[in-house]
Amino acid sequence: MVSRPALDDHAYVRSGAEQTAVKILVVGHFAVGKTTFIGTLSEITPLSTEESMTRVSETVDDLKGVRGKTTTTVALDFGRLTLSDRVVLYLFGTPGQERFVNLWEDMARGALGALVLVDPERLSDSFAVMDLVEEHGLAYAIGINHFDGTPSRTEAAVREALDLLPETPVVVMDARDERSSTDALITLVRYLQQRAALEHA
Ligand SMILES: Nc1nc2c(ncn2[C@@H]2O[C@H](COP(=O)(O)OP(=O)(O)O)[C@@H](O)[C@H]2O)c(=O)[nH]1
Ligand SMILES: [Mg+2]
Repeated sequence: MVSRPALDDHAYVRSGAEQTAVKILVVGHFAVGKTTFIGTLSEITPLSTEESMTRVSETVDDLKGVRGKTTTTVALDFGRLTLSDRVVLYLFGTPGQERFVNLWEDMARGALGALVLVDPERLSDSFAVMDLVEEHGLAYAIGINHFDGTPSRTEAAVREALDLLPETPVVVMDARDERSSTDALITLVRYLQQRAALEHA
């Protein structure tokens, strides 16, 4: 996590009239890096419902091929990132597993868009999340979260596997790296702004 001065509880609800608060979902399948990403970026201590994985969730969540994962998110992560003087992002990490489908209704409400994290080595695990994002009409960008030691799949291969539109932004990133994670969010926000500008044109 980035070390920044601790803020009091008001930080979670602070909102200045001169700032626009934007709700962004950070979504993706189990163990793709959502909690890591929000922990890397959040300027407030991220709220997380991460808990030690129980035997029950071991049978529900597929741990095959997951490196060193000993906790699982039972619901949400929440963080805040001030992108500029004018724009503050509220980040909601939302799991993609089937059993969280009901949560999506609430999460998607008021969200400007989503960053979909994908692991290039487990692309088929992202299909369910892609369906949810599209069902809820969320505009999105793809963040290819790069794990060490995995051969990189080309952006073109990811686009094809996930059946992306040509205009959908794809960014290669590392959820543990602040610069790289910020860049992924900036790409998403620029894309959302462009779409909004086109809609209002
Ligand atoms: N090497 C590498 N490991 C990562 C990266 N992002 C996350 N991890 C690790 O992958 C595991 C799952 O990440 P986590 O953020 O808990 O996934 P979540 O289930 O989507 O919230 C953790 O052990 C992380 O430390 C990354 O970009 N590179
Ligand atoms: Mg998590």
